Order: sequence, then C-alpha cells, then structure tokens
Amino acid sequence: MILISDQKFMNIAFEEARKGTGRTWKNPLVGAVIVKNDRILSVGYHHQFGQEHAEINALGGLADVALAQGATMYVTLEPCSHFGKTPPCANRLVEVGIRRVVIGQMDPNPIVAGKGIAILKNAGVEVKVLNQTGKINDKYNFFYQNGRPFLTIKYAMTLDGKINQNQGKRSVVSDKESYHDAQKLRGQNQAILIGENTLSVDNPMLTVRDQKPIFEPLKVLLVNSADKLNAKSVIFNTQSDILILSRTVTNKKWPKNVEVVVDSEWSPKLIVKLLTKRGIQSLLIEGGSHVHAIFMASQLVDEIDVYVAPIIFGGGGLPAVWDNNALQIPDYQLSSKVNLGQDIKFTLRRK
Ligand code: AOF
Ligand code: ZN
Repeated sequence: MILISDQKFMNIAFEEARKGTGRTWKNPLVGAVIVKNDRILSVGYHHQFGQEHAEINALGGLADVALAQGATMYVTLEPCSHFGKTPPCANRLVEVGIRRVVIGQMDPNPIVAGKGIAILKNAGVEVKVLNQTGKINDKYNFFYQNGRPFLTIKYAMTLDGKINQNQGKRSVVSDKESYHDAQKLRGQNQAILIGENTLSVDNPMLTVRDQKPIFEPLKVLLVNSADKLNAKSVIFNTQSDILILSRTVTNKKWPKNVEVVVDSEWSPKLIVKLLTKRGIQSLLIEGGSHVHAIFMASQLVDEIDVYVAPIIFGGGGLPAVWDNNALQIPDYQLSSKVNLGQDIKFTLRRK
C-alpha cells in the first residue's frame, strides 16, 4: 500500500528530476525532497553529468543540515553506494540522520543495484521502495536491464514511400514541425548512426540544433572505406566525437575527435556490442534505406519513427527501406500517431 502523502511527495521528486532533462547525459534524471512533519524542508535534483547528485543538492538546500535529523527523504532513484565523481549518497544520508527514505525505483546500474538500500537498512534507516519509474529514465533502465542500447530508426518519407526524389540528391521531405520533432529525438539519444550514402548525399551535420545540448550525441558512420570518405563533409567540421566503423583498414591520420574501428563484417549485432561496451545507452539510426533494412531485420530495433509527408516524388528516388532480398521484419505495433504540420508521425514499438 502506498500512503497518499508518500505519493504526493514522490510526485514532487519526479518533477524535480525532470528539471535536469537533457543535461545529465549518461546519468539518470534524479529528484529528491526532504520532508519533516508533513512539511517540505528542501528539494533538489541532479543538474548535470559529473556534478552533485540529487540527494546532496536537497541536503544543501536546508537552512541547517541538522534539520535532516529524523526527516524523510523522497528520492526517485535508489541512493548511490559508490565513490564515483562524488562520494556515496547513501552514506551521507545516514551521516546526517535521515530516518526514512522513500525510493521511486531501485538503481539497475550494477555499481549500485541494491547496495545503496543495504547501506541504509544496515544503519537502521527505514526504507520503502515504491517501484515507480515516473518514465523519466526509460533508456537508462532499458540499457541496464537488457545489456544493450535502446535502438530507434527514424526517417521521413513521401506517400509513395520515398526518402528522396533522386538517388544522388538530398530532398526536402518533411514539414518544419517534423524537423523540430526530429531534432528533439536527436537530443534524446546518445549516438546517431548513418551509412556512407547518406553521408555523401545528405552531407548532414548530425548535430542537435534546436536546443544545443551540453553533450552532443556520438556520431557513428558505417562505411566501406574510411579513407575514401570526403574530408570536406560538414560532419568533419564539428568538434564532437565521431566514430567511423570501416570495413577496410585506414592509413590516414585522423583528428583527435575521430576514431576509426575496423572490422570486415560490421553487422547490427557487432555494432550494438561495441556501443554497449562503451556504455552508449541509446542509438538513433538515420539512414539510408539499406541501413534501415539491415537494422530492421536484425531484431534489435526497439522503436521506429516515421514522418509521412503528403507529397509524391514518383520514380527515381530511394525507398525508405531497401534490400535486394525480401527481409524478415519482426512485429511492431503502433504506439502513437501525431500530426506535425501537414505531416503525420507514426511511432511503432516492438510487440
Ligand atoms: C544518485 N543520485 O542524483 C544520481 C545517481 O558518475 P557518478 O559518480 O555521478 O555516478 C553516476 C551513477 O550514480 C549513475 O549511473 C547512477 O547509478 C547513480 N546516479 N545516483 O543517488 C543522483 N545521478
Ligand atoms: Zn549519489
């Protein structure tokens, strides 16, 4: 049973947590509320990757830390137990005399995963876990629960299923509103992948332009030969990290922000394995047709976002999903359908 007052304060903690949206990078969003005699004494949240955790910020908001004696802390995620960029929060809560801790969800990150709760309980602190995620850390939770990043494919197409009008040329397909929505999607992912045709035809920057993030997503280029890439592609003018997955060896000297990893058999499975090892929790796949096809058939794609524009290009352009062979695509179901200007965005999720 959940007490009404516990739920009320936890909802406030979730609101706090959301204030860190877009700034905590690989860390989860976390919010905390300190309550005594049914009154809120302080609130706090995790502001940015590398900075203080939510609990410490909430304690810092107290007029006097002695007020924490005998208080209850509501925190959306299990307090941490590790010495990371900051000392463990669970120990600090014990130290300042917090008597009861109400937790939204356990931390699935194996460096914590129950150890924070154990520290609290061993010190005699009353702990209650509500098993609520508030849907604020879906990709973080997915990564640790499934041992791989959450994969999303995104494309814009015409009513005749084309992503461009002419195979070798970039075309405007979607409405402004779809463009802004797609920008938001970029900001919600830690890496963005494209194939070499998209790189040469679209020459994209793959940056998040609407609301410049503190941490730009890693740009991943899947290519046959790193050395044959056009060095004038605008992507190489950006400062953010670029990971080139090349099928053939490189003899070039690359700038510091560019890394080339060679494997003659790059497959979705192998790419996912590499990104998992690097702690990338989410990947957005942005073209082109063949990259969409091989990923869809890989059984590894969790979400597909398609922006459909009410225009027809006719023959000559590339289909949104293309392979020489018929592919076995797993089952997806409609998760949402929204109007964006004159376009419609369909979001599909794995069944
Ligand atoms: C908390 N409160 O506000 C956050 C927590 O890199 P570090 O040292 O900041 O540690 C990151 C890990 O700490 C993160 O993956 C998660 O397990 C926990 N994050 N924990 O108690 C917070 N941000
Ligand atoms: Zn912590």
